[in-house]
Amino acid sequence: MDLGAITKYSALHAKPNGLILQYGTAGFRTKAEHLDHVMFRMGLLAVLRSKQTKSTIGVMVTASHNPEEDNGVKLVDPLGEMLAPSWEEHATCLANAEEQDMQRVLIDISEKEAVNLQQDAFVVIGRDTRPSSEKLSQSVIDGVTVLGGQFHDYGLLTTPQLHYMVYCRNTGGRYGKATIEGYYQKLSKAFVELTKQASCSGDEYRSLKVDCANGIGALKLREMEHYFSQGLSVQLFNDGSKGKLNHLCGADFVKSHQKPPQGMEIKSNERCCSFDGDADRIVYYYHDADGHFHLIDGDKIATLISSFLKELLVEIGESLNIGVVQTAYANGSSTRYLEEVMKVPVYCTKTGVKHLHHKAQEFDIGVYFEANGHGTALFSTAVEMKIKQSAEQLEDKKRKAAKMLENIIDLFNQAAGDAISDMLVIEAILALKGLTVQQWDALYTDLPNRQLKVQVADRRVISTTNAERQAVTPPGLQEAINDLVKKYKLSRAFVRPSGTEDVVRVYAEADSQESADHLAHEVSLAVFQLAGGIGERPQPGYKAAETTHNINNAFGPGTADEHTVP
Ligand code: 16G
Ligand code: MG
Repeated sequence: MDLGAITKYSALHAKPNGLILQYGTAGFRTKAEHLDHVMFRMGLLAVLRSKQTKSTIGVMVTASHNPEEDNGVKLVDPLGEMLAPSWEEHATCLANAEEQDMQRVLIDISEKEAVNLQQDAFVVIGRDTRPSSEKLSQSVIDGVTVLGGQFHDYGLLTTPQLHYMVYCRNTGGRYGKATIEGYYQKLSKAFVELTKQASCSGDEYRSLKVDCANGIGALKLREMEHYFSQGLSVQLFNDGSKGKLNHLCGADFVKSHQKPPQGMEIKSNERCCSFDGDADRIVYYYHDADGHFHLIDGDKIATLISSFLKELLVEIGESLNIGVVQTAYANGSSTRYLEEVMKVPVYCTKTGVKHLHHKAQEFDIGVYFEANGHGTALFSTAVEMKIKQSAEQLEDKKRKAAKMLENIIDLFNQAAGDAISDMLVIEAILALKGLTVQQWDALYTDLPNRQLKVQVADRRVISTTNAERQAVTPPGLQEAINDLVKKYKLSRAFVRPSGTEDVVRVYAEADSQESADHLAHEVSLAVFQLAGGIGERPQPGYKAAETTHNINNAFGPGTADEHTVP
């Protein structure tokens, strides 16, 4: 390690005095102007991680669905997964080290993790379309270079495309070619093969309106559309040509406001979907004949996918172990439908993709989705081999089903939830099953629910257990929630400190919207009283409704700015 050079270059990416940030659920995120030093240092850290794992590591510059002025960064581990938790801690330490402590922190990490500094390092970098992203990704490259790492800058990519590249590079090309062309070809080939099998390929199944959140998804979908156009025609909205990134559009907006994005004309019963700003989330929706808006969220996507996979397995005659992974936010109706009607086992984990992904790896086939639209399906290596064999050896209908499954496996991005890949999976399934968007929606009826947020002095006073479904502290809070829940039918409620914003989140569902609203409000009051609420007491009514704008990852109360110590 050339400590002299590191110190010299680090001074060019100086850390604002006293700024404290945390590597949160999805990396660092805050105002772009505060991130230059973090980018440089994540370049350094990626080199150490690459040396330690003897693998290619990814660095993605994006702040997903946050406002355009924000930015962020996350590291991608060798098999395309999120960074290991112990390294998240190193990331936080390194990002927060004062200039004079940088060398010591780097040496500490290397020693603790037994990094062989002589080992070669390779880092791949991707970025979204934010105005700040290009310069920030250059700072990542500076960090990589100063530690002697090699790199490949992919430039503009969706987050899941970068995960895909990392996965391909570390599996000797078995998963696919680590180029954008390789990604387009792999997915499109699988999609076209699948849709060829669809008997009903009327117009209804051929066209889809896509809201791209004015983000990177628009660029990449436009590049890709001609590869799959024989199976599907997409009409792009909010493609970044005029609107602002994530502003009044995108998956987060549509999900949290329960209304269509701006800039999209919807005729009744047209199938529409929204990506988020870095295209790793997707939700579907439509207007019915009466003009009512219907959201089809991650829970219903998981249901469609797992039912289809189960049907194929039955057809082939394979009894593989399939599981669906959700979080506490999954609508109770979806869990009931999966368990009672589909007879698929359902598991619940903490919020955040890494927790779901990890759990899904335990099954032959693990389907995971958060209600907000993050998700994918994972297939064990043994299953992939078995299905390939079946596709060659079986006869007639069984062979056809095995072929379909083989293509579906190729169509999923198994490195990360991917709006483009999920969209193609959903479109293929709808076409193959001849399902309209309304029929899909009618699989079950969501229980009315409400999400609220409460400001408290320090959200760390709330700790949870049982996959965030129960509060352990502060004392008395869970008992209060239990008593409130008992007052309503089909009801459920939980609270958790947000991992991305300085608030406590409240979720409630019940048999009617009115009951869900009341319950959510009463639980908010309990949080306010028992967990040190600040500011105005939660008011009843819809106004307090949650808008999930993730502001930053500053730890504890306040924003990143308020954390600045003189
Ligand atoms: C991040 C997570 C997302 C989670 C959300 C929860 C990733 C890639 N993203 O956006 O999965 O649903 O945080 O936010 O893991 P919250 O803790 O503020 O509710
Ligand atoms: Mg995202």
